[in-house]
Amino acid sequence: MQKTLVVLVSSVMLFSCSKEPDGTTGDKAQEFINSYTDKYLELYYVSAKAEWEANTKIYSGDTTREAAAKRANEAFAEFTGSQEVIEQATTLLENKEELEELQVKQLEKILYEAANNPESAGEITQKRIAAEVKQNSDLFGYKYVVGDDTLSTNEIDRILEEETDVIKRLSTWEASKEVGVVLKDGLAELRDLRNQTVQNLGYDNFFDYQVSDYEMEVEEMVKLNEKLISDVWPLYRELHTYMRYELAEKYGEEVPEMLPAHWLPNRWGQDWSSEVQVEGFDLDEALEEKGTDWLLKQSERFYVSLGFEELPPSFWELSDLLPLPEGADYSKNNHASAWHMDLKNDVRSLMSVEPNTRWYETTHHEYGHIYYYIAYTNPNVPPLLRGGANRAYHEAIGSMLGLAAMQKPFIENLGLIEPGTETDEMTILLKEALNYITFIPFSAGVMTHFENDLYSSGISSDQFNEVWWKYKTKYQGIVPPSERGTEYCDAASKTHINNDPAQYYDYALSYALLFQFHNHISKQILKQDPRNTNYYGSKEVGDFLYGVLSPGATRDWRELLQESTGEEMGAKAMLEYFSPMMDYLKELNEGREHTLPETI
Ligand code: X8Z
Ligand code: ZN
Repeated sequence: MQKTLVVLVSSVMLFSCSKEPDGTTGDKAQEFINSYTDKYLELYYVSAKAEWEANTKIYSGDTTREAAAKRANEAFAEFTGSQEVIEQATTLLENKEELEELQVKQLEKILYEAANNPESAGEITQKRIAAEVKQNSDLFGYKYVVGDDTLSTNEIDRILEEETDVIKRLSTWEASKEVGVVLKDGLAELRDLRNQTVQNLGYDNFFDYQVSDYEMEVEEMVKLNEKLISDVWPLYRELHTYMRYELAEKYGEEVPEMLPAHWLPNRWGQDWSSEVQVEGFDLDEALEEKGTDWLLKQSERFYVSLGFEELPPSFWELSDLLPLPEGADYSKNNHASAWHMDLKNDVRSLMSVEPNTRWYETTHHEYGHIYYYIAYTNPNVPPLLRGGANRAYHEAIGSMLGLAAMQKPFIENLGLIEPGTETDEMTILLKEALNYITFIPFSAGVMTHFENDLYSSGISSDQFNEVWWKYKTKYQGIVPPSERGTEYCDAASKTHINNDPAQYYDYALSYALLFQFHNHISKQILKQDPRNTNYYGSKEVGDFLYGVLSPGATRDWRELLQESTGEEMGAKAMLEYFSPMMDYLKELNEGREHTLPETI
């Protein structure tokens, strides 16, 4: 009896509610989401186009493009952070149980966006936008001078990879850090403004805000990163010893306790792989012969071979893929990126591609972002959820294809090395370890701790360099060539510190993830040895990837990982991949003294 009554009452309520002009909570929510989305897409595109201009053409002394980017970002911020938007989304979320899961996710996304620009912090947001735009053009408009020469970052990177004269290396490395002096005060200001904006909606600080995108607490994220470091540490320690001795011999110097930063083939010591050459497997030489156009098209061919569409003609028309032309009177953002301009079909990449291994890997990485954009631009994914399952997934896909595109069977199949060429498997694996293992202490250790300290502990700008080198020494065993004074801000020479703030752990996690996906693909789909695969032409691999990419952010990232690989996120697959390395390195390092502690 009672039961019937309850049903009756609720059906009456349902009926009477549905007669109201505004509809049910679900309908109201949908109406709000739809109108928000329309405006969001419009402003997003305007802002992306203005940012594109401000990043592809930086004229010194002409701030027109900066001003336009600032205006567009302000309009976007004003809308996404408006009090009305915040109130409506908050009210609708109070009745979560009456909403569909995707509606909840979209409303949460709306609030997440708002927290970065709340109306209540209007003036601060405006200042932050202005400071961000300025920092970006100061960084990418910067002229790197060594002696009488102005060098591009491509040229600096080449010198650090190839030069054996330590004096020249030193002047080049030092020149690459001068930009930090220019950016130091701007970084301190940005840190404060970024913190103040998100604190208005209840986040502890900007680092906390960025981490919350994973639905994690800062402590949990730091722990996860620490675990990655401790998992790879025994291998890293061997690689560190190996490099100290090998580089000392190469430069004719004494073996140092810690690695001097200017000895390493990368501005931040994050990738040491170019230090090892594999006989019979010279990718740089083969790529130079093929040229840039081939490289750009070949990376696309790989994705197409898996069943993905060709990149749209607009990609080729509107992207900016090549280094600045000789004598250009402007500069451009020299760090590779991929852009989903309108959250629909306008996808572009900004690169400065040269025909070498570094850019070959990077091109695969950027196309991974582009194919992710294309895959989740489908009717099942509302525009507001067109993002990665989490940010690390976004970084993992293209890096995984970069790894696959450098394995011997793949390269042989492409004709980049003579079929049947004998190569030493251990040397190949060592070269890969100097890339992937070496990266973890930098990304999960130095970058993550520095940025956490930057945003959460209020270090002063005069402490930036001290803190940076404290972590460089602790996690990477890398020291500056000489004492660096408080005027420097070497951290700010890293793009991400300025304009992808508080999210570098994305890359650390992405390396763990990419080996998990790669392990699954190799063993379960291709039935090939993970260290010797050839994905080329496998539609099954393409279908698997499409299954991971196409839901975008509509799925919980942990569930998606469980479903696709049967695992939780972690370094197990990466460690398995490099497992033969430990004995090999121990042999190479016999009689050599370690200087890093056994555990971290
Ligand atoms: O920044 C990138 C990409 C663009 S999302 C080129 N990467 C990190 C870096 O260069 O520091 C890729 C791996 C690490
Ligand atoms: Zn990326």
